[in-house]
Amino acid sequence: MNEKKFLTLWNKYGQEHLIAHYKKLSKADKNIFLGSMEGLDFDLVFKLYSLFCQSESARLLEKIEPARIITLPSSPEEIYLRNKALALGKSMMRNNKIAVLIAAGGQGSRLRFDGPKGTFPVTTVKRKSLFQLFSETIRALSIWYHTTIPLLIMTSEDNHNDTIAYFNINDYFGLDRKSIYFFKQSMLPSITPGGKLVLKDKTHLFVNPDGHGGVFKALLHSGLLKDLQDQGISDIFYCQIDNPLVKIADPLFIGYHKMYQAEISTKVVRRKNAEEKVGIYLSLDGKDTVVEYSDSFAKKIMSVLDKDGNLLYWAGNIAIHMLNISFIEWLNAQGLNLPYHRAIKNIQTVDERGNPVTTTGWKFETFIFDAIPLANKTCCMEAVREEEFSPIKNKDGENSQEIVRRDMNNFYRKWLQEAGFMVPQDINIEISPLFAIDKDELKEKLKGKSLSFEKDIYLGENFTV
Ligand code: UD2
Repeated sequence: MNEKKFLTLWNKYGQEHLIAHYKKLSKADKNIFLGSMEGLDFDLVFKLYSLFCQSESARLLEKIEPARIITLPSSPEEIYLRNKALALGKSMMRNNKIAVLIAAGGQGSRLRFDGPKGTFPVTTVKRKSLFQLFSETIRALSIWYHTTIPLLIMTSEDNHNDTIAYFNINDYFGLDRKSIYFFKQSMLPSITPGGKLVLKDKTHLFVNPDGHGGVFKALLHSGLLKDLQDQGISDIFYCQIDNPLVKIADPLFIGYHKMYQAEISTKVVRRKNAEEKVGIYLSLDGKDTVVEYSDSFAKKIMSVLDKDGNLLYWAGNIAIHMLNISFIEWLNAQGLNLPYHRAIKNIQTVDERGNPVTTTGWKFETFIFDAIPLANKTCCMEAVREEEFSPIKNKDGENSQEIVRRDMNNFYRKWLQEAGFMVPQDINIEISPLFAIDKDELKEKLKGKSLSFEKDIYLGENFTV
């Protein structure tokens, strides 16, 4: 722990308040404080700070157009291609070429839930957590494909230990401990609009995870990238912890990604309306790109209509990607040229006397989808919103638990309906992935059976009719 190094650094960047605070600490607290700062990239934060203090430079663009997207198939050729992709994806799964990665390093502050977001009790009947739901899906898929699918969980300093402890007490939800990998993304200090670092408590600075774009660096530095290569894995199915409807390791998506030899692929849905808070997938100067909804540039394009009065840039990013391992290696070798974004947030900090105060802070992050325009080959496919996307983000209102459970109920209701069962609207339905991995398996299992619908329905691993 190098006291001189930090004092010089703080002096250089005008952080006298930290020097004064530090000098008042006991020897033991000084050590904790210094230790907590090892590995934080202060030079980067102050470089970004001065960059964001300058006025935002306008994008100089030549051409903005809708991207080429594989839409839901209708013609015989499209259906043929779809079936080919599906078969290819399934063979990739069977041959152990795919790992699943869940980004779960975020702070989930909008949900106001105490604990890692993955531990949130999400399901409609059994209130299984997101982690349990995803783990059971991986277990079911591993059984289905007669393989062991590696599960990678990206955490951050904020929730790493709690996440591992949660899996531990739940016996890894029946997964083989050796096939789950927890790895941490980096943290970056947050800063006030006046350029001051802030204290989280007496001995720690306020830091934030460096955005889901941090996944590329974290995969390399954790040694996981090499590990996966050694296991013969060629691509990673990436999703975020907040979407319980995600079709994990969707063979169709995997198949299209492979068929187009894409380095990075993306799933999109039709945007609900011009204001929906999803990134917009389009083509900028001939390169596929996601424009984040909070980006000032998004305002110029989010409401543009086509000649029929529909959104011209209809494709909303649902944060589901396929990532080619060699591409991740290449990105790292290139020095990870992902741009940083700034989010302005309320942060909980303490004043000089240790009293809690709320202040405005800037946090800097990179985004995974900013790797898309860096790739030579990309692929984007349309998904059906009701079947694949209902993220839990807020405590109330849009994207809240209430809406997500409604969507999950509707999702399973449709499965049962297609299997020949009409379930009344007021009944909660939950189907464990260990009972049926998809609607076809459900149909098969329930063929010739009868079900009663007086109370909530849970079809679990051991359910018999
Ligand atoms: C994100 C996308 C948006 C759209 C939408 C779909 C960004 C910046 N925007 O909006 O384009 O696709 O989601 O749901 O992503 N996470 C980490 N580490 C981090 C930050 C986030 O693991 O450092 C994970 C986190 O667990 C969270 C997810 O990524 O569940 C989404 O992050 P967010 O809530 O900040 O993104 P949001 O909802 O603004």
